Amino acid sequence: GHTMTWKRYHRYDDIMGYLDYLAEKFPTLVEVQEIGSSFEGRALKILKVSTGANKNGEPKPSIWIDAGMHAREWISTAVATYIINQLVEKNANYTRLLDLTDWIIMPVANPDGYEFTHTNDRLWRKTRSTHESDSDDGDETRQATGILSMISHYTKWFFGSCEGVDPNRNFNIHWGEDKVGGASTDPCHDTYAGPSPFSEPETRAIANYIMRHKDTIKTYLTLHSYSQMLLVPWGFTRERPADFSHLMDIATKAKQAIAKVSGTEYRVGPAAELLYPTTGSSDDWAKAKAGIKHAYTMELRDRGAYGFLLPASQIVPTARETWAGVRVIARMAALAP
Ligand code: 0X9
Ligand code: ZN
Repeated sequence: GHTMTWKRYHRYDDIMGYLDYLAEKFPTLVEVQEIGSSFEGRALKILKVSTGANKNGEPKPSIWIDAGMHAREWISTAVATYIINQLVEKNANYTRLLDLTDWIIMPVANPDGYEFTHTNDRLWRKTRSTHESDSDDGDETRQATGILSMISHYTKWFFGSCEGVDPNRNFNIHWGEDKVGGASTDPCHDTYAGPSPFSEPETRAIANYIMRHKDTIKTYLTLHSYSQMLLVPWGFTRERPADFSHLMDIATKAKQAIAKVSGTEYRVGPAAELLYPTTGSSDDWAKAKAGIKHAYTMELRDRGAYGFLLPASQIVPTARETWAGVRVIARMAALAP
């Protein structure tokens, strides 16, 4: 058995136990794979759902979904496990969808950070790595020259919030370019890009897996919170990709499907404009470097009333509407030429 529910937020071990339970109970539909280890040694697991090759014996296109890249965005992980539950335990309801596409889901992309938000600091965002020698080596970590920012810098250092890297600034796409902005060179900052691109075992594991499967992965979707937005590339520039209107068309249909479930309003648009520009983010990397056409970031509920502290009573309503939007993206992307 397992202890998974969507009535409360679960710990990493519970979630991994649920994945392993599903692999055992549905051996022909589900495969759980370890794609690496976190900085603190936790397994980085993905769950694959596939009903096998298509009629011509070719592998189906697949959709990748990750969640929990940012530790405090608990709702994203809860929604990812809900999607897994639907696809696996309710698979009879989704035969046509499963005919169209395979699913690769990583519900806890940053397990060390996720556990840290349960045990130490509910609002932790980054990984939990230490990069002592790297963070000591230069002028860029000492941009803070005012006396107040110096004090703040060393206070944070002393009280130990300088561990970790923002995984969504750590991918190798315009990494750390300061003319773009949106990432920090300060290890104590929440958007620290890391000492080098892919310095984190978590981002490396994701990138290596996706690169090995880039010919079949047709959609990259990363779940975050909060603000109720469906973000389209790019984040590193205000310029638009050539297929921008196609990506917007799908996102708009997903937004409509979300609203239909219980009226939740999403906004749709390019990440750099609708939100803010960033470097080293996974959506941009997936599209530009792995060549995955359909790359989206989804910022789930709410719009700030609870923010990251979304009550567990909102897990099911959030998951239901998100799942409706995700199905639209998965279907339209799988059918796109
Ligand atoms: O800043 C982020 O990493 C994401 N927002 S969050 O509040 N969850 O931290 C948005 C990333 C959007 N994508 C790009 N800017 N490329
Ligand atoms: Zn996030």
